[in-house]
Amino acid sequence: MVEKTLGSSADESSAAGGSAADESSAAGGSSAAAESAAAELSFTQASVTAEGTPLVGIIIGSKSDLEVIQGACEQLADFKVPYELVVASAHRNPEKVHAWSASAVQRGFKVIIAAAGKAAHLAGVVAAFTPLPVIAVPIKTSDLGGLDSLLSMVQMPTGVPVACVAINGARNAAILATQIIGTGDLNYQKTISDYKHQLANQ
Ligand code: C2R
Repeated sequence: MVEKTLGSSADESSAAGGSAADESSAAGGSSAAAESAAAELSFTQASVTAEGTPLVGIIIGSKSDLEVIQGACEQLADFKVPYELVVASAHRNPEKVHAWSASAVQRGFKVIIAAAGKAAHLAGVVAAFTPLPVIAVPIKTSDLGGLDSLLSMVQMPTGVPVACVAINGARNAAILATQIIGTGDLNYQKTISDYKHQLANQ
């Protein structure tokens, strides 16, 4: 589903709730305010993945990270948490990362998930531009097994923290994001409680 919603450009697509031109964005529906903010920033709305304004913004450094981040998308969809997925690299398209991160609060996101591999600066750069909590997902890499991604993400300087899940831990990132949203939303807190009961009974 994610693949279908993404545009065809190499490193700058975003999946939110619509289709894609050279920049695509895949989310879970969005309000008029969010749509206008997106339009201002030239984010094309892609397919709807859940009802409502996206609460989680997911950013990945490359389309090659899509297979891993699919786990987060599926988990958020299971929890009925609307999300937006954008492909943008802090190295290859820093202006887009800046615009997307700096507009995240205005667009109604509550948490950001940032996934990247190798010299994974993306999560830290996003965290520099938003007051929202950022959860990093280090992508497993062929040369260094993802330790490169992990260390790039956890070794943040004081003042700019990012939370970090396991290498390829996309599903846990989605669960943690929902837990964070649940601190201010009893429905999502119940979603997590139910999920934990389910886990205990497995
Ligand atoms: P390609 O497959 O596109 O060459 O990307 C991506 O997240 C991906 O895992 C290889 C890896 O480079 C990562 N990448 C970053 C950043 N941008 C892309 N770590 C960034 O901004 O940190």
